[in-house]
Amino acid sequence: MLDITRITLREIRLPLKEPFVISSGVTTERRILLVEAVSADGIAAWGECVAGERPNYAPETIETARLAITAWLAPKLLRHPVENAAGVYQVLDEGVRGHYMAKAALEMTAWALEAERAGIPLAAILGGTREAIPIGISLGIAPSPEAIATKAAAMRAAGYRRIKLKIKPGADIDFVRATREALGSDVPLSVDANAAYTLADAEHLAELDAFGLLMIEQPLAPDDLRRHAELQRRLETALCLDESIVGPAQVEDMLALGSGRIVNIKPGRVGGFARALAIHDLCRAHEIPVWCGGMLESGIGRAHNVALASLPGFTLPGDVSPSARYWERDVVTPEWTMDARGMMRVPRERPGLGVAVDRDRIDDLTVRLEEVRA
Ligand code: OSB
Ligand code: MG
Repeated sequence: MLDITRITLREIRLPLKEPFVISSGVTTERRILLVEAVSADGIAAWGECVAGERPNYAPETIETARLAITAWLAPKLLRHPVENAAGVYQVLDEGVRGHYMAKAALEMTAWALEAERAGIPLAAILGGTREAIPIGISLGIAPSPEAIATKAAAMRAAGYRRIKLKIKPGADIDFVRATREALGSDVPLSVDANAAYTLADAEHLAELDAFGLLMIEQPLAPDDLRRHAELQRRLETALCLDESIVGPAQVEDMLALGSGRIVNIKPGRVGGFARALAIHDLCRAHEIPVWCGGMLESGIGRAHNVALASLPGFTLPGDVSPSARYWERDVVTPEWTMDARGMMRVPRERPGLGVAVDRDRIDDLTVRLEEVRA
């Protein structure tokens, strides 16, 4: 029985080492909502909400998530003891539409709590099998093709197994060409448009077919599954869906329509681990490769992503870069690191997240704290 008696929300502010630019906006500092849940037997576990400060990636923001959690979701979870973490999503979903990121924050914390209480690593409880996971990097839009090509080459030299460029109209073909020339033809390279194009850009996007990309991620709007299918028919390069996928149902639609050939799973976007696992299993059954995306998480959300990415269907490198790519100092110890071959070890020597949460550092960074009790 998973009997949660207290849920604490903390907002921390973590300045990024360098601004992160995507087609719909710039992030210089992450406002991160952390969740701490305590069970009746006094065990604590941590989770993180991936919602951003503005609704430029998804409709949710840190403020809508805080409202959803404090007003509806946390009280509901505290009222309904569940058998195990696998049952949490169903409780949260009853009577609350959407708010997947808010639901995921609680649901993933519940899995961490279950792992802590069982004394086993989060990766193990999720069914993870890998000892180490391959790491990619997502590079924000740079001022020029030369600038991004130089950066990409440096990141490849640092060991990253896959380079992803953010693109938008006006910063696409030339940026990809320069990067491909700098990297050579063998390096796995992909692009992510964060929904910046429309079907009217199909011919333009087809120019990307010349660069041997691993995938084009989310070129069109999140709800445009039919249009993604139309675009996929006009491209050689595989489309990958990110924003479009908020649960297993959209993967079924993608398969039925032919909207893409690869899926980016962010557990924090799809309502948590239970749905992430369902998506993983569905994709595996249909031989659709999946990889774990990122949302510029702190070391806590990163721990959750690392655990998920250790599952067997995660065959492509994830956007699960080491702590030092984002922060001067992370909120966990040890920090997340990558070796020279672009691999990150999945920690198994301690239960739960596999890293220690630095409470003192979190206290220092906290700008807002709220508690919901049974
Ligand atoms: O689309 O994958 C995305 C960051 C914020 C919002 C959306 C996305 C991203 C990234 C960053 O690509 C990946 C990372 O966490 O390193
Ligand atoms: Mg993306």
